Amino acid sequence: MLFPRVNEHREVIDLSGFWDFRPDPRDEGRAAGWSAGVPDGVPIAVPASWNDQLPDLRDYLGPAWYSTAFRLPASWKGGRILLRLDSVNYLAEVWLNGRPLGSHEGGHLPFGFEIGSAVAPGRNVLAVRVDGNLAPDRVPPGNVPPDPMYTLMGSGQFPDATFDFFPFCGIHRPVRLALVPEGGIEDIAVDTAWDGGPATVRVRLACGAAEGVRARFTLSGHGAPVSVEAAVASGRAEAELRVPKPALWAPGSPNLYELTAELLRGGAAFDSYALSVGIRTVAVDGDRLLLNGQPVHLKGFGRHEDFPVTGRGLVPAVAVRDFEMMRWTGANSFRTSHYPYSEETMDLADRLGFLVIDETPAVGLFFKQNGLTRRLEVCRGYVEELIRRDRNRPSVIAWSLANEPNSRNAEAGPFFRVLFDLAKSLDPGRPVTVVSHVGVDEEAFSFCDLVCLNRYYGWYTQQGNIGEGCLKLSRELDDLHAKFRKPVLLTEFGADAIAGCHADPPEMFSEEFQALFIEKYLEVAAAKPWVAGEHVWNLCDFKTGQAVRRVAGMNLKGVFTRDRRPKMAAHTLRRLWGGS
Ligand code: BDP
Repeated sequence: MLFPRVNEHREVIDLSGFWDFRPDPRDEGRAAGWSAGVPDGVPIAVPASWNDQLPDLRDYLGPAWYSTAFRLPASWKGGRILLRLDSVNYLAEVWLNGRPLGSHEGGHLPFGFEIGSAVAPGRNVLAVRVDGNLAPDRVPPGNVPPDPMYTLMGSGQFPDATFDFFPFCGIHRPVRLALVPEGGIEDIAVDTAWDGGPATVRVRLACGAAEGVRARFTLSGHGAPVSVEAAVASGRAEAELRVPKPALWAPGSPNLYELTAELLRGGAAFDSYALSVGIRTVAVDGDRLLLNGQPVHLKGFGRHEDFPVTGRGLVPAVAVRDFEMMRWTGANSFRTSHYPYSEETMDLADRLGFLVIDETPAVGLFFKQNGLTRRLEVCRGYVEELIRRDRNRPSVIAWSLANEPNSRNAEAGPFFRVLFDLAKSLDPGRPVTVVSHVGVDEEAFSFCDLVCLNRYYGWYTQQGNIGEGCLKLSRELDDLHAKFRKPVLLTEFGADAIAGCHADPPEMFSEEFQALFIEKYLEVAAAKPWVAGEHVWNLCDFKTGQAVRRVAGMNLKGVFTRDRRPKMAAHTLRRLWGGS
């Protein structure tokens, strides 16, 4: 379902605000009819996680119920009424006026329903049951039986996740109603091509109108508008626009065009939808990563959607601030570790010129049989939903199928081969990767386009000894290059630093140690021309479950604190990366 936008033919109502909320620890809501509206609910903000809004529920992962009431304007007639939920973590079941609309598994990706037949003329009640419990056959998994081979992070953290961030739950992004024309535009896919001369923009549109309709595509910006028309046949139309002198998209010059698709009946437009298009190429050539035909070097961060009180909920002001901080350090890139980020964040990346490795929610995967077939099915769904959502974005230069799968297992290679082939069939143009901590034995590196490595020598091993850590890193990078001959990206490295803790000479957990660690890792990488980029872990401190190595339930590897204040390492990066 397209992102809801308002224009001459489309209307949107945002249901963000205070909803009614009630936890359901005895799982009685279904039988008690809460699908028709939550009785005796407490107010809760949507979008946001529930865990930090209602401190009694900090470690409660569900199930829980949300409901809200709305009335539609009298003018909302004669079209299709859609409901879109941009992210509910983890399992969502949705009802309108007590009638089931459907369900969705997995946070961070949008889903929706056509609700025209369920909507009433007066008051309507929308109810959502959310279950964020961790289970071995969910992705990301949790509550995995304590076999050291099973879990990446080891057992014992609370809540018992296989990943190192707090498993926030709730309705994390906006919920919107949209009125769209009958027979209107349902999907748009844009591919751009450029080889030094004029560029082409190829558009494929899907709509609900079968025949007797024409599609018009207009590309505007950076010169005179270009427009073409095509007939719609069996609900599809295709066209190619030629741009004689394209203004290419790149960091530092994120030139965007506006592409407007219109559907015409008898010459008059009855629907339209506009999106931003950037003309750029991305390719892997041997061990080089090329953007617009030139080698490109990624400087940036792994991140999280994480902020006090709101948890993993969308806070537009924080998104702006995070880009501002990245720009200030001189970064040009980030990875959506460890799940797809909000579409609002991705819009900013397109607009501000950031190169994004776009990651599915598959973190902490393991390959023992309990639930493996199901985990693969869930991951297939994620790949499809993510590519459908983000494929038109110039900022997205690679798909990451997973972060740190526990892939020392014969099942791992075939598992990722399925996902890799799926990604390539949906989007042949973009590089595909798996972000690994396994190193040269990572099966997926043999077929992936980019070798992405997470490393913490000098921190979790060679503890406190940055020199030894860097030697190990250097040797391993060489081995990876010798074996795979592909671009290598250092997608994670860093050290925890308690803001305000200082030590000279540097010691673990001091700001000096973190700054030195990062500087030395960057030196190692800089000496190897086939290292195509470095992402520091992490942009900001972020909340985790409780574990002995997570001081105050936090991962402190941020170069900014959780409330977005710079540590010494942020200044170091700014000096090294030439931030402004
Ligand atoms: C890596 C994980 C990341 C963790 C990080 C760390 O990919 O999610 O937060 O280590 O331990 O293994 O800080």
